[in-house]
Amino acid sequence: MTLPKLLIATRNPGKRREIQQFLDDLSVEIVFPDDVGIYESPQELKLETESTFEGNARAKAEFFQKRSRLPTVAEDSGIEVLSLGGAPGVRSRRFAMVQPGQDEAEANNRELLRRLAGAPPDRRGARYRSVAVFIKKLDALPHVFEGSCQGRITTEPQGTGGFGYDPLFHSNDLEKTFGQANPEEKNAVSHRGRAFRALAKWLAENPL
Ligand code: ITT
Repeated sequence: MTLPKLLIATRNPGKRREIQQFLDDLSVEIVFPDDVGIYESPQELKLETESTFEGNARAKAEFFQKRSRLPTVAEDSGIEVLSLGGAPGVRSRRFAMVQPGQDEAEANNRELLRRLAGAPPDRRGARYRSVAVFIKKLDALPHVFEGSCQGRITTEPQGTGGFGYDPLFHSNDLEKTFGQANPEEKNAVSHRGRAFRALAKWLAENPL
């Protein structure tokens, strides 16, 4: 039996690993852009110009659905620090201006610690947010699934697990950083876990 394909429109290996697990039980064949011959193009860099996670996720989902003609999910996510007015937010990936070849996550983490230098615990509150947008076919209404999780920014990196800001994000649920958590622990409480479990439930009830 051939399963219907579901395109997960991300090029981030950390997200890719996690999302695959959340959708494991569905009767679909998960594919990523390269698997269906959609290779990274300069046009993609211009997609994430909206001011909301939903706007960016929707722009990515529409772009990849049009090119692949497959049911498509895209996700936009980031970390919001309350005392920084919600920054880096939708700019999480590009918080520090990195030179080509530089380690993006390391530079972003350093920038976040610099911005919070000397800040007491009550000014280090943060949350991760994830918004996943599913588009089944051309011009179909997008379906939106959201998740968030609360924590605070540590004063130095702790742990080497996860990706991106994980060594700095001390989770209220786990009482340790996502960098110190194993994948199962992170996935159980993470913003992405919450958003994609909601999507998986919806797809189980509304098969492709
Ligand atoms: P795609 O657009 O290809 O999916 P991306 O990395 O560009 O990949 P985003 O624009 O959504 O994705 O940026 C999200 C950034 O937020 C990501 O690069 C990390 O810096 C950060 N982030 C989001 N979720 C995270 C998580 O679970 N752990 C650590 N950092 C995370």
